[in-house]
Amino acid sequence: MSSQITIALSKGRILKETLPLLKAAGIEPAEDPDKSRKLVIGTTHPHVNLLIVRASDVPTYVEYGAADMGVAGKDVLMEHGSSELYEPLDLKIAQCKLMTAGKVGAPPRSSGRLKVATKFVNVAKQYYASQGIQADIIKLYGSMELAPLVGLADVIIDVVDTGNTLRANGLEPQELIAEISSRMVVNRASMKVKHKLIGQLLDQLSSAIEEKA
Ligand code: PRT
Ligand code: MG
Repeated sequence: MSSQITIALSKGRILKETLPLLKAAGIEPAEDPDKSRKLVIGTTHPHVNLLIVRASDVPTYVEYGAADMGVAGKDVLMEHGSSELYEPLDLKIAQCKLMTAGKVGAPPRSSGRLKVATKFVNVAKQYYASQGIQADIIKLYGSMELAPLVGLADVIIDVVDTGNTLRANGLEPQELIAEISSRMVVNRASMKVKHKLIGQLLDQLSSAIEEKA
């Protein structure tokens, strides 16, 4: 079915900010993805369907070709770490920073291994290795801000937008690891086989992004 393409999206902030861009490319969901229980949603575009998946699962769907394209945060892509994905377009949405954070006023660590709590385990390993810092990485699935408060970790690695969540928990941002925005990723085989439709879509999306800027 080289005439059909599927785009994997996640609910929440990425969906909210991606829909206006898709609309500019002539793609509107047949029903509201935030309200619908359906995970496959048709669109006003005769050749495009949407898949609604977990944010962290988007790269997996696209890598295996279960979706031709997908929208994922750079943080998620860094953690997934696949070179199998094309990343042709920065959508410049859902912008934030991937940072380390620790207790306000906590002294810099002078000895021993640094304890780091995060859901970005691979990113954390690479980051501290590149800094030559010995770190024990502790995997958490959420509420990372709690870890330094209860002594589970010295620092956390998480995405920060306003910093309000950190502040509300007595934490402060420390080191910037990466500037984050959402990217359109494309399956390699799809890019070849469906390059006309996908190329057209990428062109329309990049015009919509430029108009917004
Ligand atoms: O569903 P699942 O848990 O797998 O995924 P998810 O929770 O990562 O999804 P979602 O929808 O929360 O985030 C999707 C993407 O949005 C992320 O991968 C980032 O690329 C991007 N993004 C942008 C953010 C934020 N801004 C953000 N602020 N993702 C998360 N947050 C969190 C932040 O960690 C903090 O806990 O929102 C909280 C509030 O942030 P402050 O700094 O404004 O207080
Ligand atoms: Mg979430």
